[in-house]
Amino acid sequence: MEKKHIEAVVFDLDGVITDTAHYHFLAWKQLAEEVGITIDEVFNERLKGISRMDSLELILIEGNRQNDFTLAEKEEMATKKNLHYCEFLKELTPEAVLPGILELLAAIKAEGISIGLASVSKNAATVLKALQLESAFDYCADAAKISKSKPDPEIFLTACNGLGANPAYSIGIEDAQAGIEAIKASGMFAVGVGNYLEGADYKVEATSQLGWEIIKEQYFTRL
Ligand code: B16
Ligand code: MG
Repeated sequence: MEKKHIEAVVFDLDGVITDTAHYHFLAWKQLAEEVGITIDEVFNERLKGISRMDSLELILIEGNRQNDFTLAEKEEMATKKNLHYCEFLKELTPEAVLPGILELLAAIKAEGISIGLASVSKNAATVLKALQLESAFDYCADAAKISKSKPDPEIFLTACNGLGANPAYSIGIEDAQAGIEAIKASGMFAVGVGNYLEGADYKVEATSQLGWEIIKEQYFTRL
């Protein structure tokens, strides 16, 4: 099937629009240390795009402590991590929008193409507000209403549905392996940002390389 047009571009938030992925890491690192577990940036790649409770499970497994806590204790730990994270979010200003993103959003908007957000973060609205980007998106999928986190396609399909766009004619942009898998499972064209990604249709190392012309060129040359 030849792709003749683009109906929507759906963005991940953490790690694509802004580097809150690093704040998530710092908050988890702090929480993990409180229970004697050490995590590093390489391990953190596995937490990107993964829900809060699923991230905690992976950390506990990493520290071989998966059977040491009750559900109530785990919920308390997840809440604590979120408090650490929200403290970091207070530092967030519009200057934290990653390089190239404002230009990319403007270029897509100029062509009248719908723009969506597919973040599984329950803090997404707070982050967009701090970045002064609330009006940049035509539709934001609500993480609170999503039952399966990435790599399940649910959040990308929800975003396309909210935009009235056909996933087969839409593009997703992600920095996480789980996110790339979610985009592909939804039938969209996957643009990956970062070094550790597999399976993206087109990949760049950093957001500054996310030019709209090259993304379109890649999209239209892939059948
Ligand atoms: P919260 P994304 C994801 O956001 C993050 O990548 C992931 O690390 C985080 O655990 C998840 O949101 C949940 O976030 O604890 O704020 O609800 O990449 O889908 O924009
Ligand atoms: Mg991300």
